[in-house]
Amino acid sequence: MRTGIRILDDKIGEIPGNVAVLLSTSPGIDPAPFGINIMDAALKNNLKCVYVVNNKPASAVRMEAKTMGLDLSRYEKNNSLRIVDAFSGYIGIHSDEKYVVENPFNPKNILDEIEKIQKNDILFMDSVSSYIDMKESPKGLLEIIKTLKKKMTVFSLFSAWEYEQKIIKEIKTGFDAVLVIKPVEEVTIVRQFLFPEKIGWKKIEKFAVPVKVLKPGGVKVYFPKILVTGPYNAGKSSTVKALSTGAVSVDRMGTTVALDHGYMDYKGFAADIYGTPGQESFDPILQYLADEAVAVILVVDSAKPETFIRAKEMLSKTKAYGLPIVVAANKQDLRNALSIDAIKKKLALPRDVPVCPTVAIEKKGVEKLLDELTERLMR
Ligand SMILES: Nc1nc2c(ncn2[C@@H]2O[C@H](COP(=O)(O)OP(=O)(O)OP(=O)(O)O)[C@@H](O)[C@H]2O)c(=O)[nH]1
Ligand SMILES: [Mg+2]
Repeated sequence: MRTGIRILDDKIGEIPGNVAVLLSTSPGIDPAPFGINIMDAALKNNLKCVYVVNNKPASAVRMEAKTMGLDLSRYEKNNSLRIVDAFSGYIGIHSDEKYVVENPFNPKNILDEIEKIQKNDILFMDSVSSYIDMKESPKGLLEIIKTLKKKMTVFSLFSAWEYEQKIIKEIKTGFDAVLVIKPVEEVTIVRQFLFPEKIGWKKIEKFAVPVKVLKPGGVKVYFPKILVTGPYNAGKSSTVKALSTGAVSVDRMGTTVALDHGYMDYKGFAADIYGTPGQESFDPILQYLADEAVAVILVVDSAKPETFIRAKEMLSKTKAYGLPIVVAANKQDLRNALSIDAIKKKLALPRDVPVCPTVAIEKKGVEKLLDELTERLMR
């Protein structure tokens, strides 16, 4: 199985069977959307899943999935997903669910209920924290996870409130892998990152994946700012539109006077895209628009090589050097458009900067552009 989260999957590879993975989030970040998203990826892959929930009604799990735009009902209908209610018994209310643990205080009962269900590939346990809140020690739960992982892969969700370090350590030791999601404060915004703290089956370098839970949309690898810049009239606004699922431009008489904004959703990546004006009179605002950009798309008019100097000047003004850059050699449909090789030569950017042919107004070439861009962002 894979988590369905880009970059993470590329780095950690397939998750082997019979391992236990802890998904640990900082206080204030609900691990459930991440668990549900990973489960949805597994279900789409025809794996059989069990979701044991002890901290909210089973219906809340379905609802949470729904807000992310994921529909669990068809998997429940064909029995590839079973949600086990270990919550109602905990707070002492009646449950109409098909799978119920009457007395979840004894972890053995949870185990029995799961074992009643024939053939499962993956178990989701939501959540370890509620179990500790109820029992004070994770011991019983860790025991049953050990038993369960002999038969299936186990994902446990854990909201790491201010427990004693000793308890947190004890929990982590019980897992083959630990994925951590925590907020990272930047200058003006707080972003969430996913860090693999430990991957028992593979040696990996340290890395972090920027993530965001979109409702709808689910868990996406999220980049807050991709900048689209380039000379006047090169096709920046058209490129932002072509890349986006929805875009607005602040244009006057056909030229951009403030900025373009679009939202991209592509192969598990999401990003906000900002386009700059091209006219020199707006140069003073370029640096502000470029603040905190994580990558740059430079749009040039393939038929106007005389503007390439200006294009490079804009890269300097937006302090793009050092960030991943891809070039859109736009207006390739024009009769006098230069070839990609000629543009590469004339632009003379570093050799690893890709130059992609595009016709923005026809959305041609933008997929290739996005592939090049996301590949660079993954690095
Ligand atoms: N033939 C052709 N025309 C294009 C293409 N892309 C954009 N255009 C046209 O070029 C003109 C400028 O496009 P915009 O997208 O507004 O360019 P811009 O870079 O945002 O312009 P400024 O914001 O004024 O700097 C418009 O008339 C577009 O229709 C293309 O690929 N081929
Ligand atoms: Mg524009």
